[in-house]
Amino acid sequence: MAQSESATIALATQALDAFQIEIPSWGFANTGTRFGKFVQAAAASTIEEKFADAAEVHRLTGVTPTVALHVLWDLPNGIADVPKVKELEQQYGVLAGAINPNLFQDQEYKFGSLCNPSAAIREHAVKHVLDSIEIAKGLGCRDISLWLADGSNYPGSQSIRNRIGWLEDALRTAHDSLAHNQRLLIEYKPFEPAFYHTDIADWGMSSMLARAAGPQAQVLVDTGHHYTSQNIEQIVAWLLHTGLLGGFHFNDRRYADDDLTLGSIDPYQIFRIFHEIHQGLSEGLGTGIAYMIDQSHNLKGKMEATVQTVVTAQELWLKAALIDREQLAVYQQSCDIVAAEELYRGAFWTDVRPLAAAWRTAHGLPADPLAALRASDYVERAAKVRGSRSSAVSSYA
Ligand code: PSV
Ligand code: MN
Repeated sequence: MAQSESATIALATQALDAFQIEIPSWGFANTGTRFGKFVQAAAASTIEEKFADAAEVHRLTGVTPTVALHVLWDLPNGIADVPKVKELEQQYGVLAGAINPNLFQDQEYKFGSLCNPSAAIREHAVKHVLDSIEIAKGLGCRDISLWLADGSNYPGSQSIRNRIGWLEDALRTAHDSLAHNQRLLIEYKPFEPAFYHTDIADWGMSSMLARAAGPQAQVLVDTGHHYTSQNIEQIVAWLLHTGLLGGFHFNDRRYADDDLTLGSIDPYQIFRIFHEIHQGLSEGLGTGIAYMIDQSHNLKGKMEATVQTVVTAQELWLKAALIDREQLAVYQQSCDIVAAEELYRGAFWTDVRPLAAAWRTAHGLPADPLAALRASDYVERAAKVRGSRSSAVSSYA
């Protein structure tokens, strides 16, 4: 970081002003693993409680104006629930964000949804996607983010190529019903729940499907959906290069899709991803990227974990913004490996917390949102009101 102090402050202000991140409604609900669920008294079990929590996170951080919704969990009556969500938006001052169709919980999806060998089941799944697009239109939401659990567990038990064709047809149909300002984000995941083949297993498959669906379809990168040691920033660079980077689901992982807090295991990886994005943005690429969190806070308090995640995302975004990219380009061109690496990781090791705190203070926000949450009685009050209900209800599989 060779810039003068005032240049650094200006850069930090610009970087933080430009960064907002979406929180998932399901991050406030009781969740667990397939071995069990540990219930938290303050967890949200209704959409109203999720909006209340999201609004509190936005009040503390100032950078989470939208909340991603999962159709089956948050709008169980489909389009009929849109007016209620609009009221909640008014009441709490946060807006609905990406709309997530749910194509993995119905019993009929045992052998797949959009890739099911049964034409009737595929049709039903397509209808749910179309309904979700209508919900998004009703709420003025730009993005429909699609994740399928489709796949198979045993070699030879399904025709992989038939399923590709069915998927292309379904995605084209969905794309055709988008409004001109909407996007279909296609998420990939290598395995789980399918353990032999997954119909959309990686970014290449998502890219090809997006291309086949139409120009408003793009790829959604969930950082937890990669094999260990995969170079995610290279994937991000490719998606920026091809104009296919639609958005992110951020979380961290150690083994599989662990849904751990962003940056808790490998903060350098998120920094490296953010560097590719800053570089892309400086060249006019990636301007519409949706930054979203997709985490499951099984042991941490939901509110604390969400605020901690948002603050960490801001810090890593800021660190990557501080890389002197002009100087880096010089070192890259002359193949001065050590100088390039030192410049790059020097930004990573910069303590940006004072810069982030100053930015918050300048925006009338608490300098330390996590400390402010802890100093408030928000979680205790929620636990008192919700305690008896939250143990009984869950909105997460
Ligand atoms: C699947 O693992 C996933 O990442 C998808 O985005 C789902 O919508 C989300 O998690 C919640 O289960
Ligand atoms: Mn995800």
